[in-house]
Amino acid sequence: MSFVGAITEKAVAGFADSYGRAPDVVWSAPGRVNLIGEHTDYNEGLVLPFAISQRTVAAAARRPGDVITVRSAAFEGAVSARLADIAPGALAGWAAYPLGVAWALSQNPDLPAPGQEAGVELFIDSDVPVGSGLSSSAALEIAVAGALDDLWGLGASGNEVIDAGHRAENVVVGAPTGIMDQFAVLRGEEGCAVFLDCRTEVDEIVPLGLGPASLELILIDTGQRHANAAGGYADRRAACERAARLLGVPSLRYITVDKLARAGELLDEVTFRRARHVVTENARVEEAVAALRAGNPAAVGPLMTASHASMRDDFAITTTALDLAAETAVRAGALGARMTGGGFGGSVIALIPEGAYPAVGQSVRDAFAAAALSAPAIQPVTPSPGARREYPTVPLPPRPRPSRGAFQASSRSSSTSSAGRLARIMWLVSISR
Ligand code: GAF
Repeated sequence: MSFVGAITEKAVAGFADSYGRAPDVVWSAPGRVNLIGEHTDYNEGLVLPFAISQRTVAAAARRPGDVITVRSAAFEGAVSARLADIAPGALAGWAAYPLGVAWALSQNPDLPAPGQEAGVELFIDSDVPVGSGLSSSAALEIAVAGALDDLWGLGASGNEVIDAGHRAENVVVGAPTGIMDQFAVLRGEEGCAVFLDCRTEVDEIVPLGLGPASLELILIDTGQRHANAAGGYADRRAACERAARLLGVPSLRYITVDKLARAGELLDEVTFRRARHVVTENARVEEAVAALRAGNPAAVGPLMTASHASMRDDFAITTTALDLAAETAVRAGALGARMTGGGFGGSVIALIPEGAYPAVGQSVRDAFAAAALSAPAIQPVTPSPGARREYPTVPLPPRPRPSRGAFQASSRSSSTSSAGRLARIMWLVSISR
């Protein structure tokens, strides 16, 4: 076997060292950067992320029985669990992500049940940094979901793979995140962003057109780690849900900028600020997409800078280092810069003129040194392809779907038969308990 990419080669070698044979399937999935649209996804809002070149690789093979074993190049030892024993709250640590994906796929009534012969051995390797706000978790989930889908012959649609990653993270890991990252990681395309409406879950691939406009993107990793399972993320989500409840709408997506003045009369100061970030951020995403469609990526710069200010002043999820990185990049010539990801640490994305990378990078490094902050990691970043099967090139044939499902493979939410709908509702009820 030979593979494109050093990290894929490493994962296959790691699998062979761990299990003494070659994998049956190899899947990879990238990290992501969110260009604009932060903390809008769980408010049924708009987001505009893109996949990056760093990837997580899952090499996997069937084994007899129903035990799933996961190993990773980043952690010592193996974690094993019978599929039937995986449940919300039963797992902790990194293995909760891949095993959570196995659980989520096996619980979906629209897919064939993995059965008694669900045993799998998995090996993970990755060059997506953890805690940098680049969604290493979604990369891991989607790479594993692709591998399990093949090995179990599920024939899952893209949206069912996305769903499995999202449920693993929310229900098994316990991080109350939205759906943006899994979409970005699966659907990303070279040179493009994924414009996703999180209310309809319909996405559109939008070319960024950076080359013709002589622009590029750089990523500034502050080195301050962030975690979506930590309290700050859940606190912001709760504030948004409180705001929607008090305003009498299903989600903040139903509030538009012209309704903000009235919202201000009904909400306390802090809750209003949280809501204002989400409402204005949705508007900024719309403007950014319009600019990209018009072939004017430079116009996205000021929207990025405004987004950062909103995250700093209204949503209160930036840090001194993130603010310094974004402000310095703009002062040094960036067209715009903003924190990307869940916040409270992680990275800044900056849109710069082609060739300005050395000067902007040096200014940010100097500013960090002057503020006695540890040196940031700065690198160019390119919108890259989403998840893919690395091996074999021809997919294994899927098994038939359960007849009760009659599920439309292309949609996360549409089930055409009433039996399929009922099974899905019962499943949703059972996981929400
Ligand atoms: C994290 C979450 F996983 C996403 O769902 C999203 O909410 C993001 O933070 C903030 O926009 O990446």
